[in-house]
Amino acid sequence: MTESPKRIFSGIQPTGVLHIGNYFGALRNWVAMQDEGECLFCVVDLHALTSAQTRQGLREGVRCVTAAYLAAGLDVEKSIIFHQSAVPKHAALQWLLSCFTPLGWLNRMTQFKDKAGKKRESAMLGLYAYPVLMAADILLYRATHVPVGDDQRQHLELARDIAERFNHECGEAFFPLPEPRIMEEASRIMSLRDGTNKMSKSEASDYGRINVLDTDDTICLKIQKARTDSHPLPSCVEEMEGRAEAKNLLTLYAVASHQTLQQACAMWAGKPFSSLKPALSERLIEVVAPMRDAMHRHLSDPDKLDAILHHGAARASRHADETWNALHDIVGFL
Ligand code: AQP
Repeated sequence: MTESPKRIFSGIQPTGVLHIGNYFGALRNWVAMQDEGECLFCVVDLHALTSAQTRQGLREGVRCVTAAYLAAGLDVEKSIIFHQSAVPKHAALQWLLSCFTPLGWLNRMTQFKDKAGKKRESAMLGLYAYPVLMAADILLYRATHVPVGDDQRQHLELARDIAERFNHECGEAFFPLPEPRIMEEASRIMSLRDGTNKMSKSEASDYGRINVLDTDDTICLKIQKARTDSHPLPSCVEEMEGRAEAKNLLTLYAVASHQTLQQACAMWAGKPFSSLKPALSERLIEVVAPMRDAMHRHLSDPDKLDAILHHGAARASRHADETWNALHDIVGFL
C-alpha cells in the first residue's frame, strides 16, 4: 500500500529573539523535514498577542523570526513561509473548533496554569484559548505531521482530540489526526540558570538562554556562568538523576555535535565542568555564528522579508480556502 503524502505544519511565536532551545527542539528538525512532504512554516503572530506587544515590537519580531527561519536553512522553494495574521481563516477556524472543545479539556492545559500562575482570574481569554488556535493552525491545512518541542506535546494531543471530536460529530474523517514529531534528545533544552526550568524567550534573565543572535563572546560568557553542581560529570544517563544542570549541559554538547547523550556522557565521564564548558562554547559557536551572520544579512533587507511572507501567505491561503470551503458544506454555512 502506498503511504499518503505528508503535510507538515509548525510555527514559532515572534515573542523575542529565538534561542537554541527553539533551534534544536524545533527549527533544525523542520529544515531536515523539508524533503519529506509539503511543508508550511508559520510565524504565529496571533499567538504572540497572548503576551504584551508593541506595534513596532511585533513587526520587528515577525521579521526576526522569518530571518531565523531562512538563516537556519528553510527554503522558500520547498516550504511555504508566512505569518499567521495574513491568513484570517486561522481565527475563523478557531471559533468553529472552540464549539467542539469542552472546557474540561482546556482546564487540563499545563501551559495555561504555568503562564497564568496565581493570576488566573485576571488572565486573558486569549491565553486560555491559545491551544484551540494552535489546533486551528494545524487543522486548517489538514496537516499530518507537526514537529515541535516537548512543551507543545500536550497542546498537540488536544489538537488530535478536537479533530477526532469534530470528525465524530460530523460523521466523516475530515481532519487527519496530526502526528507529533518530537526529537527526543533536544526536545526540552533547559535554562542555563536553573536546569529544572525550560529555556525560554520570556525568562527574565538573558543568562538563562543562548540566543541565535548572541556574539561569540556572549556565548562564552553565558556558558562560563551557567549553573553546575559540585561533582565530576556523570558517566551514563542513569547517573544524571537529580543532576539537572549536568544533564542539560551534556545534552547541549550532544545535540550541538550531532551525538547521542550517551556518547557525550562517555566522552566527558568523570571530568570537571571546567573542561566541558570551553568545548561546549566552541560547539555552540559553530552552530550559532553562521546562523547569526545570515540573520543579520536577512534583517538588513526588511522589504525582501516582507515580500517572502506575503508570497507565502498567498500560497497558504489557497490551502486554507480549500479546507474552509469544504467545512462550509459540512457545517451547513450558506
Ligand atoms: N527549551 C526548549 N527546548 C526545546 N524546544 C523548545 N521550544 C521552545 N522552547 C524549547 C520549541 O520551540 C518551538 C517554538 O516555541 P514558541 O516560541 O512558539 O513557544 P514556546 O514553546 O512558549 O517557546 P518559548 O521560547 O518558551 O517562548 P515564550 O517564552 O515566548 O513562551 C516549539 O516547537 C517549542 O516546543
